[in-house]
Amino acid sequence: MGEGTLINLGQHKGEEEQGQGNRKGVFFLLSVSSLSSLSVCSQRLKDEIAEVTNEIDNLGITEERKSMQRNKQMAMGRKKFNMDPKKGIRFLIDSSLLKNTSNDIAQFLYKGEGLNKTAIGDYLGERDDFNIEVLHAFLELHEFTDLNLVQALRQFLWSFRLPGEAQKIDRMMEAFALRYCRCNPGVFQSTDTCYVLSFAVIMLNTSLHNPNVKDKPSVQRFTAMNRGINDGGDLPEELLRNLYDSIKNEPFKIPEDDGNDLTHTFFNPDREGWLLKLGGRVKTWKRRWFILTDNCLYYFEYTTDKEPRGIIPLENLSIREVDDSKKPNCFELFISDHKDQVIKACKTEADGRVVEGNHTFYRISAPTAEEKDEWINSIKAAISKDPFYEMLAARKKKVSSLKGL
Ligand code: 4IP
Repeated sequence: MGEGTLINLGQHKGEEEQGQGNRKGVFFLLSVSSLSSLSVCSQRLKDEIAEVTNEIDNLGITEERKSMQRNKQMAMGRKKFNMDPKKGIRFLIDSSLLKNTSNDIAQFLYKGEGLNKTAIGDYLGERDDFNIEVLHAFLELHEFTDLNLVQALRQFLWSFRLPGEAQKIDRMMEAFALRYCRCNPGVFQSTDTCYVLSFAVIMLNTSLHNPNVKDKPSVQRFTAMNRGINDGGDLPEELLRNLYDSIKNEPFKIPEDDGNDLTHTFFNPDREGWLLKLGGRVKTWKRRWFILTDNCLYYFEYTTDKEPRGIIPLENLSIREVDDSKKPNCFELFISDHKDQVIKACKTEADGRVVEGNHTFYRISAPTAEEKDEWINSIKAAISKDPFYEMLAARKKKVSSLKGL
């Protein structure tokens, strides 16, 4: 202690009280080594504080990085979903961004952030048991209580894009009817009534608002058409009138697709191939790549083109074989009974503008007689195929057979 340093730490009260010493002041003599160990201690403390602070800072950065990474993966998952819904969902589950439960997936689809509504419709319409479970969970998220059928349909049809395939539409409308009836008990006798009327309303929307449909149904016709659909009984006329007026005043808003909509449409065409097409006003033959899908005929200059040169909706058109003095294997699309009426179609002008077509008929020449027959058959099938009518007929049959029981 020779080299000791005196440090007056003041009177140590406790010691006096406990009778452990009667000194006036207690001095602690700390050796240099004690002092240096104190300073080592304080340095260690400082280091530790610095380390912890550093760790906290790093934690912030890591968290930030992690959340950036998650956002990136989420965006990637959404993109994948838009291209292939099932793969997208798988990716999100594998990346722990989505739980593999119907409720979680339904929430994700219902929010729909950054999702293509066609892809949502495709996923929800799938036949797998799990997809059907998701579809029902998706409908549970829709609140239809106290909404009339048109209001509920507006909400439902806005949340995804109804797929073109009849079976998918059937499953989705069935799930809709089930949920609507659960939210509004007593409005309809059965889910089938709700299902049939939903279709009647969707078709009414097309009839009233599609410019191609010339014969617009009146409210009387609409109510007459829906006579007896409530398990054999009639629905209140006021209810039908309200639905009619609502649709007449405001058509359904159907979601447009963001982005690669057309590319998606062309994934699964009914038929595609090279054909020659005669011009509208100027009668020149052009070799075009034709794609038949979704009840439309699209034609392109090159097979790899993303945008078609022209689109011919087949609704209300007829098809027939014709002889042409210049080209073999010809057939024509035309409007029966209105031979001078211009067909509703669109085409691209040489300067890139999209305008209405000028054809009163589309004359087309196939490379061989077989191909001509195949095209005619496929187009005929596309024209007559109307999923709404097919399903409605099936459901009406079911309702009337139930009635007979
Ligand atoms: C054009 O002739 C092409 O045949 C167009 O076909 C056709 O448009 C035009 O019809 C016709 O005038 P030229 O190229 O010799 O000028 P495509 O668009 O396939 O190139 P359609 O409507 O058939 O696409 P009109 O109606 O614009 O004259």
